[in-house]
Amino acid sequence: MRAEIDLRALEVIQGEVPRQLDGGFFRLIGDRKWPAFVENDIFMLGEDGMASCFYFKDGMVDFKMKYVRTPRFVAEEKAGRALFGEYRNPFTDDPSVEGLSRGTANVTMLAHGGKLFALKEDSPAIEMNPFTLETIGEYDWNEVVTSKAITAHPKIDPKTGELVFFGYCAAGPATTDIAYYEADATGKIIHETWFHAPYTCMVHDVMVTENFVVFPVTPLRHELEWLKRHEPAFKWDPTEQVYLGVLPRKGKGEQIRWFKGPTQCHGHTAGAFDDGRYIYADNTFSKRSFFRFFPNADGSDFDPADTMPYLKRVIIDMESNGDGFTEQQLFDYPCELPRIDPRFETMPYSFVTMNLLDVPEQERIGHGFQWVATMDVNGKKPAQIRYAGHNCSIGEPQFVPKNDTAAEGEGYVMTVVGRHEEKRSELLILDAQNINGEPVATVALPFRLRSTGHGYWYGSRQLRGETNVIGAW
Ligand code: V55
Ligand code: FE
Repeated sequence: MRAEIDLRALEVIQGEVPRQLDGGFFRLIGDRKWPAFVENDIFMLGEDGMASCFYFKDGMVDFKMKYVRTPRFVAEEKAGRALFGEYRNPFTDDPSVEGLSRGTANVTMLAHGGKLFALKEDSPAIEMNPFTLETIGEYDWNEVVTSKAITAHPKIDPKTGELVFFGYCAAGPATTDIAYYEADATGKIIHETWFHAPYTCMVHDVMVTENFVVFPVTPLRHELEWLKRHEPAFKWDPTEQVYLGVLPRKGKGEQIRWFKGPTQCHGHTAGAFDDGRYIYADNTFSKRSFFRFFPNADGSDFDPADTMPYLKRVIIDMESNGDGFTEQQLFDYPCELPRIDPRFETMPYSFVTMNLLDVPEQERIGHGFQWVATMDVNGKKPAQIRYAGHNCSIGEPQFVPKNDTAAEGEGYVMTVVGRHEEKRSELLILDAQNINGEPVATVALPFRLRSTGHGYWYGSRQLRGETNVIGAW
């Protein structure tokens, strides 16, 4: 699309936008600025991050969209062409950019401590102006964070306002180093420790409870040798097992305990909590990587059905002397991008909203999903499923509480629908308790946004640094 946009007062074509919603729905969209010079460029994963936000105030919705000025973007702008090669492979780059951060800032936007960040798991955080989407620059938490990469899925502990985050390949491309950090509610780093993963792989998300952090090491492996040989940066290795690394919150790296289990690929974490003894962590897992463009390490073919993710609960007994874990499937249908009520991060919870899949990745319409669902992980309420519509795609749903005192799951589900035939998109604001009913409001864009992964709501008070707990405002 490559268009930077600034629109006031989007058309509300149905219903009414709740007036108390005061904040922004932030999405990062992969949108390559310069044509790739490599053949196997990967849709979305490698593309330049385009920050977008639906800003809500007094029942009106404004929209802004602006490229993140990463060091990479700035260098390519100056050259007037692409300088970076294949996904996660510095050996395929133009020599002029050697040593420069390769990050595209295209995964998630995070608000914490009054700052907004654009994140990509292979590079430092990029600080953004929360109200204009202008890029401020790379951020290292006042020179404390030296990890070369910061996860795109940090967690905010709603009880303390602390930010829990990590970086994998923390010492450089394809290293086994993982750096773990916690920042207090003001954004000051209060804890740091480093450890090694059993093997190098994509560690895309993390499970965080009140007392523990669980790092999923699953064999979407990443090896320096492959990079040097210009092979795919990531390959699925079914001969490796799964390791879940459990660290006490604010623990030391040497305290990590690795729990082993059968081979499968981690996708995203829904909720996680512990009772002092048992850790319960709900995640999507597929039999092999969700990403079909990452080949099997031994070159073998695979069944596309094995890429379909399912929501499963992992249970780890911290009092056992063993090194295994148990798991149970929570939902019958393949699903991804599970999101919970953010006020229940790290705590026992019930409400999940997510996308469902009916066909494997890359066969989907415009790379989007066709369904959004809500479910109760405790099985107390029936699941609900909403269909995007014929030739439509639907993005990651975000739950927004109705107000500060709303019960868990009482509020709205926001999601962007792409109407591919009409070439336009709509932001749906659904009643989280009745997602299949008439939307609370439908807000129209006069063009179609590209499909993307994640979208996060941050209230204005959160953007101003007055709180870290996501509320309606
Ligand atoms: C993901 C997305 C990425 C990436 C690695 O879901 C993993 C996952 C949009 O970029 O680089
Ligand atoms: Fe993700």
